[in-house]
Parts: sequence; C-alpha cells; structure tokens
Amino acid sequence: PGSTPDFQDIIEDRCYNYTQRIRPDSRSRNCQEIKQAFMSAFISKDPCKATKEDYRRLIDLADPTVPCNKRVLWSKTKELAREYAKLRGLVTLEDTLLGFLADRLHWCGEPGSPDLNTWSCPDWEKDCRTNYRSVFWEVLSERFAESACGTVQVLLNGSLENAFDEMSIFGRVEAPNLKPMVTLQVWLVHDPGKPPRDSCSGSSIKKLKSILSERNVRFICRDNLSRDLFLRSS
Ligand code: N1C
Repeated sequence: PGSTPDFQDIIEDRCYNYTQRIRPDSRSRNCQEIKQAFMSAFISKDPCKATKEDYRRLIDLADPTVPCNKRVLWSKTKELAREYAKLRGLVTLEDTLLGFLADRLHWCGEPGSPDLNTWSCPDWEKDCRTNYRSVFWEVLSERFAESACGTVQVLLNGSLENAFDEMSIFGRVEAPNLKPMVTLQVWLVHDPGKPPRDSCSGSSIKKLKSILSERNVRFICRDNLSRDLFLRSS
C-alpha cells in the first residue's frame, strides 16, 4: 500500500490525544514540532534510502518516558500483547508517544515532491529493507529494548513452527540489544483449540537462548499456554 490517507492529520490528532488525554503527565511536548520532524524525516527522499539518522530529530523530540522494568515485547502476537500489557499494568512500544503515533500507519515520500506517496511504498520483503517504515520501527524497537531493565516479557506465537523468528524485529533488533543482567521471560502462547507447534525446547527457542546467553541475559520460558489460559493466569 501507499501512505495512509490523511497521514499528517492522524499524526496530529493522535499526538494531541496522547499528550493531553492518555498521558497528560508526560513532559510537555509540542505536537506541531513533532509532526514537522516526522514529515521532514522522509518527505522528498528516496523511499528505499532510510537511515536511522533521518529519524534522529524526531526521536530526540519524543523520547519515551515509560518505566524500564515493565516492558512487554512480542512477535506475531501484537493484539494479545496489547491486551496482556493493559491487564497487568505493563507497557508495549505502542504505549510510548512515537509507537502510539505510528501504529498501523504507512508512509513514504518521493524524491523531488513535497507530498506523501499515496499509491505505493516499498515493502521489506519485496522491495527494500531500508524503507522508512521498517527503519522507523527498528530505531524505536532498538531503543525500547536496550533501555529495558529488570524482567522483560516477550509473547511469542506458539502456533507457528518457529515461534522465534531471527528475521523479525524482535529477533534481529530487540533480543540482541537487551542489556546484561536483564531477565527475559518468554511466553509461548498458542491459539485456543489448536495444539501448540513450538515449545521451549524446540530449535527456534534454543537459538534465542543462545543469543541471550552470549549477552548474559537471563532466560525463563513457559510454553503450552493457550491464549485464554495465558490471559487468566500468567
Ligand atoms: O517484527 P516483529 O513482529 O518481531 O516486531 C515486534 C517487536 C515488538 O516487540 C515491538 O516492541 O518490535 C516492536 N515493534 C512494534 O512495536 C511495532 N508496532 C507495529 C515492531 N514492529 C511494529 N509494528 C509493525 O508490525 C512493523 O511494521 C513491523 O514490521 C510489524 C511487526 O510484526 P511482527 O513480525 O509480528
């Protein structure tokens, strides 16, 4: 798809909603300035040449203030993770200002034009990895993971053959950036009514375990949890 229609208006609306209603306690932020910084990160640029540097000003303006010891990561379990975090007073990246602003949106520009491209933005798999949306989530995810402390939870999809996907953002960006001495609590949650397809002793989770042990991140894993049981008991 191309950029989400009314991208700028959505960013602005969400920014006021977040800073005034959802977290009015968060330090005062200028939504016009944040919107401008977001736009100038990618407008008029080659949509396949995004760099972390492009988002620097935006990140500086909107640095997250969520607690470091209450973070929930996920891969292929977004809605469940949101629900779980809400229930337990924990936070996902969508609970930070920038994660909240960009959630479910698409955006890219084109060289020589002051407008968003509304017909087609590059795809990570088909076109280029350094597209503006992917790089945005990578920068945000990296910062979210590297500044986490205490116990970090991750919800992985136990209905997939490889619940841990090395090519996902969790696999290539978040897990390798956790700090030493953090504990990663892995929950393998599968669809209700179906048998789980991966487990804590499966090869994908073993790979995750080895990435973590190199970094001195402690590892706890629980599997065989159906979605309903997980939300009720964990
Ligand atoms: O690639 P993933 O999941 O492993 O990424 C999820 C991981 C989470 O722990 C989040 O902290 O990375 C963070 N994150 C988001 O918060 C996020 N919101 C929306 C990463 N990506 C996010 N998106 C979009 O969904 C983005 O376009 C990315 O590519 C997908 C992630 O899907 P996934 O494979 O389920």
